[in-house]
Amino acid sequence: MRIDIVTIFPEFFDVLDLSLLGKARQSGLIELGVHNLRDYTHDRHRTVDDTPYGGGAGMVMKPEPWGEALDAVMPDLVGEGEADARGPVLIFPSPAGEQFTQAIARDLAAERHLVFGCGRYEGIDQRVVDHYAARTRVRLISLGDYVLNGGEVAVMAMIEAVGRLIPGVVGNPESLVEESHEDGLLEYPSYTKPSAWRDLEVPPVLLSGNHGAIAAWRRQQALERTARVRPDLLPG
Ligand code: JDQ
Repeated sequence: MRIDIVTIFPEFFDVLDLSLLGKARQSGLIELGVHNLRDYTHDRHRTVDDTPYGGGAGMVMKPEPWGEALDAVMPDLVGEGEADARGPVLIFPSPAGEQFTQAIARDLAAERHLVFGCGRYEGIDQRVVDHYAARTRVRLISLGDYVLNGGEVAVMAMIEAVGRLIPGVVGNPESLVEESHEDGLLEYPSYTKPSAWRDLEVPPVLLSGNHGAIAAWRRQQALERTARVRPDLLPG
């Protein structure tokens, strides 16, 4: 998979070299390009923002640098009205987007090319979204109902969630199916050695060697935890 990120804070993504994805990049499973939006300006101050039409607080990101940057990272764009399932997926993190889920992460992990546009200030001129939506698949995605200062943190979270679903990026594929959200329930609690720590014992069933009883206990724990913390995840 190829991933491109356009941002005014390219250094923000330096940590991707360290994480899980660092290895995936070295092995060629993920190709990552981080691009400075200001490199696509032409004035001496490398201006990326301007005041909003119609008035109001804050600044809006100008469309021209975005157009030059996105054209450069998506040379494979099709003509107007021809967006199909082969070209890049252009993702703008936005508090006004659809909420990011494990299902969206799974969809994105099957793509060949993801492009992330990180807005700042009050966001990006809407015509950028409209222009590219006529030429490729564009998604506005929210991490959740809280307000960040820009798209960078949201992109970092999405790349981590997507990257670990790419075959070969996570060591043990079983750990992917067992986890939270793949079966629609929260994770059961986990324990390791020592079997007694401070005044707390590991639940005896986990030391019993009875794999049926262990599976049943874990399922029960997952159901109880989900009912308590996230009843919205349970059917009816
Ligand atoms: C941008 C902003 C609009 C504050 C600018 C670009 N889940 C989620 N929360 N916040 C974002 C995503 C997000 C994403 C991109 C962003 C916030 N801002 C700041 C924009 C209203 C208020």
